[in-house]
Amino acid sequence: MGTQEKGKIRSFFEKAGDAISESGANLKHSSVNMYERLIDQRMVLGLTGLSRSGKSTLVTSLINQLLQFDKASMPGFSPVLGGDLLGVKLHPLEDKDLALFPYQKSYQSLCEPLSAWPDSTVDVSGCLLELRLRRKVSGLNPLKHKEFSFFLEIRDYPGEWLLDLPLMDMSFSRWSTQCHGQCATEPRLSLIGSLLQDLQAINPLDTVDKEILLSLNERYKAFLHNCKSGNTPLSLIQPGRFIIPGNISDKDVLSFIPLFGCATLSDAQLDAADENSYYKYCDRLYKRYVTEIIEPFYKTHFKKIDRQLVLVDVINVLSAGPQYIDDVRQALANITDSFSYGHQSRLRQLFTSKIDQVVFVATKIDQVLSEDHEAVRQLLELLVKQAYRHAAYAGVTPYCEAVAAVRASVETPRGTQNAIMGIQTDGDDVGYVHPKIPYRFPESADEWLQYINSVSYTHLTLPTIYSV
Ligand SMILES: Nc1nc2c(ncn2[C@@H]2O[C@H](COP(=O)(O)OP(=O)(O)OP(=O)(O)O)[C@@H](O)[C@H]2O)c(=O)[nH]1
Ligand SMILES: [Mg+2]
Repeated sequence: MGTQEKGKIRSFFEKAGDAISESGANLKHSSVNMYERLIDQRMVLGLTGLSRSGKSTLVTSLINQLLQFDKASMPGFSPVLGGDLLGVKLHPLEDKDLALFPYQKSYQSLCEPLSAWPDSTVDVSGCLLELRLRRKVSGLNPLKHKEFSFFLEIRDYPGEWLLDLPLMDMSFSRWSTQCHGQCATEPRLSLIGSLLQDLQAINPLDTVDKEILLSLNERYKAFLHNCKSGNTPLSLIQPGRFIIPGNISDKDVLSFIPLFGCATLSDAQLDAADENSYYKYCDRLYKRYVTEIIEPFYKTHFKKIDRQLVLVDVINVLSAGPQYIDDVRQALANITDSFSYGHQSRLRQLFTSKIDQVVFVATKIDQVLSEDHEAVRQLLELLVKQAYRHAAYAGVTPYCEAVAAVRASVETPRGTQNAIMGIQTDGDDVGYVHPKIPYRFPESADEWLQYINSVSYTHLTLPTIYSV
């Protein structure tokens, strides 16, 4: 895990080590009535990433590396280097309704002879990693404890659900208008077909016909599924629960549609609409969707985050083309806007927390040659520029990294060049020489085409664990 280019890409563990030492240092400044929490420190790590960005694999790898910290290669992780990490245990989270992250299952399937990647996540799960640490304390310290536990709380969830967070700050009519804009342009235009005209034909002020609404709702869900499947899946898919509902008791809340006609009506006209109109009916469902589904999800899983990792599959974006890069850029900016950033004293953080560190991570870096890792990292910087500025403005200094959760490849010389080699899920060898990764995204459509055409490789699909 954590392929690095010397001096340029700091490893994930190096920073995690900083966090732990910092946390230990902060113990000294806290008050006695927080005794329990002072002895045992807890940090909530937010793993945020669009669908298929590599969240579940990274969690599996992180747990695996920590559980066998004595054998794993974790250069730069100071508690291991200094011999202060005494043991690691995996616990379920206290919330009994939350499933335990399927670590064993994911790890086993990665290690089997015909190994497989973790299944695409369909519901939320979590775990608590307990790191037993030795702390150096002065003899005069009244809270003297030679050992303490550092708890790392991690949750995993379907990437699609993340895209719902911006809806918390968006009215139904604005969301409908935004959807209309997206569907009327490529690449969605080619996917939506006649549904575009059928949605445009609905007058939001007309009395709702529930049969028509249901049929349009089914077609809209099918369209979202199409956006997700295909060779180049789109990232901005809303509402996320339309394709991965999770455990929702009342599925009625998923039966609205975007009303494209909202764009042509004023707020006053929409406010004056009949209670039985399409607009008022869908608006009510949309508001329920926000308050009953998105807000509880946000409050439970995101509000308490202390440190945020935002995972981005930059290599996939690069191979997808200009329309897709805008889609990802927009999706990432929407998501990061939903988080609050800001430094807080640890004491205040015992009651409430805000994200005080953000790391943007380009995942699956084992798919490119090590000499190109820095280029991928720089592409990530370009991709998350807007989100980066937002965090920096709030006083948080984000940084960008490039990592592989699982190293599924090796580099071998091939003629005068180096090639990436791996094994496919069917057991066949696969190898490729990829074009030089540019330090910026191609500007014109022609330049993209030239780049994409020069990429002649099969994606690696079989992980082989080298570093555990
Ligand atoms: N080569 C390589 N491929 C990876 C790595 N991590 C993930 N992948 C690939 O990316 C796919 C998605 O990874 P996941 O970890 O399931 O991604 P996710 O973000 O949890 O996806 P959702 O649960 O669908 O939101 C995997 O099936 C692998 O094909 C990695 O470290 N190296
Ligand atoms: Mg997943």
